[in-house]
Amino acid sequence: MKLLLKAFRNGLGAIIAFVSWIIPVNKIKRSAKEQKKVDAQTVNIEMYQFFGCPFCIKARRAIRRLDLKIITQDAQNRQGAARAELIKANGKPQVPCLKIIENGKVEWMLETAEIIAYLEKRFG
Ligand SMILES: N[C@@H](CCC(=O)N[C@@H](CS)C(=O)NCC(=O)O)C(=O)O
Repeated sequence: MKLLLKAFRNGLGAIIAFVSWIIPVNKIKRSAKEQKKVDAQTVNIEMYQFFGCPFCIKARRAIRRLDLKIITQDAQNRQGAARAELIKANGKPQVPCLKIIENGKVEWMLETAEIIAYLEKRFG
C-alpha cells in the first residue's frame, strides 16, 4: 500500500512537472552583458529538490522565468549525498532548499515563497 501510494505520488508529480514544462513562461529579457553578470552570480547557487514536488516545480518555474542557470540537486534519493547534506544543514530533508554561497559562507534557504521572493529581488 505504501509503495503504491509512493508510485502514485511520483507519477502525479511527473505529470505536473511535464505540464509545467510545456506551459511557456514569460521569460525576463536581459542584454547579453546583463545575462553574463547574472550567470556569474548564479554559479554560487544550487537548488535541492525532488523532481515531482509541486513546491519545487513552482520554484523551478520562477528560475525559468528569471532565466537563471541554477543547478538542481536531487534530494529524493535516500542514499544520495544531496539528501544527507540537506539533513545535516537543516535537520530535515525539506525541499525546495536553496544553497547560496556568498563570500565563502554557505546559507541555506527553505520555503518556496521565501526562495522565489529572494530570486525575484536579486535577479528580477
Ligand atoms: N512550506 C514548504 C513545504 C515544502 C514541502 O512540503 N516539501 C515536501 C516535498 S513536496 C518535503 O520537503 N517533504 C519532506 C520529505 O518528504 O521528506 C514550502 O513552501 O516550501
